[in-house]
Amino acid sequence: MKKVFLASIFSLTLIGLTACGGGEEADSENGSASEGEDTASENGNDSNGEASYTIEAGIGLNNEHPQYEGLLEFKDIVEEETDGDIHVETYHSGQLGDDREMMEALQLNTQEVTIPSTAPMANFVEEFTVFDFPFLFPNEQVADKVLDGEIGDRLLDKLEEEEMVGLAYWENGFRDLTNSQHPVETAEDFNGLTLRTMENDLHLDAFEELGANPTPMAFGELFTAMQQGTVDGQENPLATIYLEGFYEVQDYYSDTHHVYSPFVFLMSKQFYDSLPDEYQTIVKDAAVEAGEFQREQNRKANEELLGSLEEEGMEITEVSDEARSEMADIVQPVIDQYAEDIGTDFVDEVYEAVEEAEESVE
Ligand code: TK8
Repeated sequence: MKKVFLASIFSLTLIGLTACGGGEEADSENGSASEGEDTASENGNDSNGEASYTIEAGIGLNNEHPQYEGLLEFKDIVEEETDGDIHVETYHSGQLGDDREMMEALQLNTQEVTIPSTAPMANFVEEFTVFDFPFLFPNEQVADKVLDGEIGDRLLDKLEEEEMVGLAYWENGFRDLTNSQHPVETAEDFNGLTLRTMENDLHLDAFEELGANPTPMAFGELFTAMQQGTVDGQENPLATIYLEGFYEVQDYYSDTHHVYSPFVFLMSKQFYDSLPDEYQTIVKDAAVEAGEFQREQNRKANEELLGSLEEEGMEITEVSDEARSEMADIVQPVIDQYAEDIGTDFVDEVYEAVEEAEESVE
C-alpha cells in the first residue's frame, strides 16, 4: 500500500513545480547553489535540449560529502553512456526536500532519484529496519557482502510495491555520537541527553532505552536545532559530522559506532519503467559503479577526518569494547521487539548472512 501522505502531495507538488520551473540549482562544480544568475550551463544542470530523459537527483547532504561526489560520478557515467540522451541534474543540501519528502516525490514521479539512509526508508518498507539494528555489522566489508548479496536484493525488490526501484547500496557509514554537554564514554553517560534521531522508531526506542531523551527530526532541521540548543546532540558518521560543520555547535564526539548506516540509491519506478531496457541497464550499472567509488571516498574521508575534528576544538572520546557491549546489552530488548515486528525468521537469516560474511572476509 503506497504510504503517500495527502499533506505531502500538496507540498511536494509545490516543490516539483519549483524544481521544474528552474528553482535553485546546485552548482556541481563549485558547490554554491545558483540563484538568480543563470549558471545552469556552467554547473551541468542545464537541460541540453537534445536529451530524451532528465533525471532530477536530490540528496540531503552538502556538496562536499562523498555522497555528492558519488552522485556526480553517476551523472558522468550515465550522460557518457547515453551520449547525453539521459541528462542528470544534481541537487544537494536538501534543496529538493528531506529524505522522506524526496522518497514521496519518487512515488509521485515528480523527482527521479534520491539516496536516503535506510532508517527513514523503514517508514515505507518496514523490513529495512533490520539494517539499523545496533551493532549488526562488525565492519564495512561484512556490510558490503550482506547488502550486495541475496538479503540486500530481497529488500530492494520490496521497494517496487512502494513505486520505487532500489538500484544499489551506497555508504553512509558507522554512526557516532556528538553532543554539547559532556563526554560520553559509557552507557550511563547517555542519561538525560536530548538527542535528535532520524525518523525511525527503532532509533527512538533504542536511545530511550539507553536513558536519553530522543526526538525525531529531518536532517535539514538538525544544525539549527543544535545551534539553538533544542537538542543536546545527534549521531551520524564522522564524514557527515565534519563536512556538515557540526563541530561549530557540538563540543564532544564519541566513536560509539553504534549502527552501520547504508544509503540506498532509489529511482522512481514510473521513471525507471519508462526507460528502454538498454537505458535501465545503464542506470543500474552506473548506480552500482558510482556506489563502489562512493564507498571508497567515504571510507577515506572517515579515516582522515578524525584529526580534523580535534583541530576544530572537539573533545574526542574513544569508547571501549566493554562499553559498547554494555550498550548492546541494554538495547537488546528493543532489537528483540523489532525482530518480532518484522519477522524473526527473516531477522535470523540476516544474522546468519552476517556470520557467513564474517567468516569469508577473515
Ligand atoms: C541526509 C541523511 C543523513 C542521515 C541522518 O539526507 O538523517 O542523520 O544520516 O545522512 O540521510
